[in-house]
Amino acid sequence: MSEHDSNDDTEAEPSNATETESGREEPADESSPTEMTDGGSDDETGSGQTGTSDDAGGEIDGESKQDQLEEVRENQEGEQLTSDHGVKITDTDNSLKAGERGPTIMEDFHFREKMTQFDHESIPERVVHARGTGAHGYYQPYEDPDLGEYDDISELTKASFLQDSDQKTPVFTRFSTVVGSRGSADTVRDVRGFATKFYTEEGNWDLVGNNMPVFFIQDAMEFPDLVHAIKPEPDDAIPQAASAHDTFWDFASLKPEITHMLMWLLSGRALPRSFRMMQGFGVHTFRFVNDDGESVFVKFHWEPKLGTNQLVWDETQKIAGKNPDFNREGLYEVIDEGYELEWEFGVQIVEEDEADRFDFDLLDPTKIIPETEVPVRPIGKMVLNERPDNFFAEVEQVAFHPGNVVPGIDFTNDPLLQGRLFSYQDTQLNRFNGANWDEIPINRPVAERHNNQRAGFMRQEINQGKASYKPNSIGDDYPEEVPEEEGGYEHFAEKIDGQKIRNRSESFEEHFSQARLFWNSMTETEKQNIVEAAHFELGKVDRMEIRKRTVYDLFNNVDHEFATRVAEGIGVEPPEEPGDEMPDHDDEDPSLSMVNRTPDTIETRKVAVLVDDGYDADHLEAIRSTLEDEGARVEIVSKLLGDVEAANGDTVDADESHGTTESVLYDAVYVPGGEGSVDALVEQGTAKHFVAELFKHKKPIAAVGGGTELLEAVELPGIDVANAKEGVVSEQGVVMESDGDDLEAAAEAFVDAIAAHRHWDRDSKEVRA
Ligand code: HDE
Repeated sequence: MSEHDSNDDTEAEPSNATETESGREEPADESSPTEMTDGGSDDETGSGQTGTSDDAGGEIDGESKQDQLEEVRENQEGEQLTSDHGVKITDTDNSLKAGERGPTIMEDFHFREKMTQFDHESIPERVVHARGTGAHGYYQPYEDPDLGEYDDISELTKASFLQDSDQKTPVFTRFSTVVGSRGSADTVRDVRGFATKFYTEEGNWDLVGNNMPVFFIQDAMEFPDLVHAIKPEPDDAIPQAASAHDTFWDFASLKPEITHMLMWLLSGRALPRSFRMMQGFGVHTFRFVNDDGESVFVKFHWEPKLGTNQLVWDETQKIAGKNPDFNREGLYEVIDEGYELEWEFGVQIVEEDEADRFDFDLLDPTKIIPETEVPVRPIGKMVLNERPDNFFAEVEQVAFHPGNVVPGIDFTNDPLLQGRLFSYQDTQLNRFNGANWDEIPINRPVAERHNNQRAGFMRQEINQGKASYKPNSIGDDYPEEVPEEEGGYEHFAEKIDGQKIRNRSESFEEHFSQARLFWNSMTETEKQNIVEAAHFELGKVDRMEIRKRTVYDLFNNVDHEFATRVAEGIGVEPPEEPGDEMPDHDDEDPSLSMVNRTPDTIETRKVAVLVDDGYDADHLEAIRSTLEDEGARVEIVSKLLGDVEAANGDTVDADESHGTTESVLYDAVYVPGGEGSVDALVEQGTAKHFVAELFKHKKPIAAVGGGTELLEAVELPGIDVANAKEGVVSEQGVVMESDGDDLEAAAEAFVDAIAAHRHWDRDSKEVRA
């Protein structure tokens, strides 16, 4: 993590806000609303262009997009029911009939309108990334970015929104899974999309990235094959949202270029604890271009302030049933509670003439630039702090396109990126049934826009005037073209000299070196998790030749031991020798291991407190206040909902019951003492299962006073409750204090245990849960 730690922002803060007419909050201290740049016309030229052309941009701040959306928000509180056309409706329950028990009459315009609208409510889901969740926020450059050899970011890029630390640019970010359909579970093993729309003063920039820095394939031409292979199989549409089936691994085993991505996909990166605990990557190498037209190569990184953390596989499968909206709900819950979720934005910069110094091609999207070779320079932060009002209007209708760039940001010839520049625009035509999807409020830029694109389905703008072409004299030739010096987008003048050729560059041919780097960089637990993930994935593959090919042609070229361990779990004869193409290096990059990406914070972590009547109120309050002070969230879980009474007569309202929640939905559990409570918990199989399962999933556990008896009853392997008689004991993430008189020390130890996220060294195989 960098020194630009403005993590204090991420604390829950009661917002100093007022409510607008539509019931949403607006900052009380914001100055005048930003000038609306999109509507109205004071144009007398007859050019038909809205707005004026010489004030492009206007003033934009972090709230500009919200101000723009406010114009189209509709709140029906206190309003009368009308038809779509404004006619007041007397009865919306009974259709108009010929006689009390007669047939419905055609003339019933309200019935027809209501039903027609309903019949047309659905739109095609995204062909990939169908399942997603989004939130609003802002981007802000750091005052003093760490730019290495550069003094000023303007030396790198002319993108003005990346330069001024006083400037906040509104953003909307959508996180997604890739393979599953719109209603699939959040916690499946998959890549996560991480797409951000920056509403900059120079137009929209869409950074459409993933939570893994590499991709499956090298050329866009292969994308339909990849997606056909990984989606449910065509004959029976099974399995949903899973890569563990024959067609995916058949394709994979025949595509060595996929190997590096498979390592990421089999790792904990594919099981994120939450969207707020994921890194994001632009994946491709892009270009920055400065005012002098000079370019450098750049890779984009998002670094979550709350750390990059994972769930474990058993947990993800259970969550998929218990709460399929786990990640979506998790995002909205914390935003509703006032947390500001922050990611640091970083860049890896490579000079044009240094591109050849790597042993891979910068244009190859199956490669990272190791952080050991080029450090990530933090240049700003993104804060997500506002949920959408309407999921369909905002999250479903947001439409990203990597081709949406602004001056200062440009493309490279990465053949995957080049293909995306066609695909995204095209896919929106399918989703929105027309070309005007850019006019939908969530997609509209906050910057001004004027052009001669016209008409089409559902056109919203009313373009005035006669001239909708260029050149024209009738409209004084407006809208006028803008020279580069005044902000016009000029593509980087890269020199291209080549013959038309349909092939793969030789520089894209090596596929195993970085897969090996990834394997080498994992801790032993992470390696074991990868091996077990491969056992599951390939174990679900029926065809033995596919399993074998994957082990021999891919994994054995990464690491012989890895291939052997995978083979042993899937009935494949382990290879005798390392593969011919296995690279001869033991390089490591510590930044690849998630264990190294766990900052010392428990913010937004959710802790269950198991209680029953007779609990010790002091035990509860002492730990609860410490956890909440540190930014964690605490929920009281009891056998039944309703009031739970403490030994001293206090009561607490249970947030969840054993019937409504499960251990997998929490980061940690705490068991206070109190004789009545503990006696009851020890008798409850559900309470014991709760603790045992948390232990199995390597999560922190704390018990004080008589609460330790519950741990004793569960018989946690390797945990000796007797040790806790002498004071606070903290071992393998289990914190105990049997006397209940050193609550402060117990609370501190528990905070440390939660901050560590998971206790991987814990041997929990024996646990029955
Ligand atoms: Fe996408 N991808 N993609 N993709 N992608 C889509 O666009 C595509 C790729 C990514 O939250 C689609 O609007 C092609 C890489 C995200 O709305 C579609 C290729 C990366 C999202 C499409 C790729 C991504 C998409 C489906 C290979 C990481 C969700 C619906 C050439 C850098 C955006 C849509 C959201 C969505 C095509 C490869 C990320 C079909 C052809 C590499 C985060 O256009």
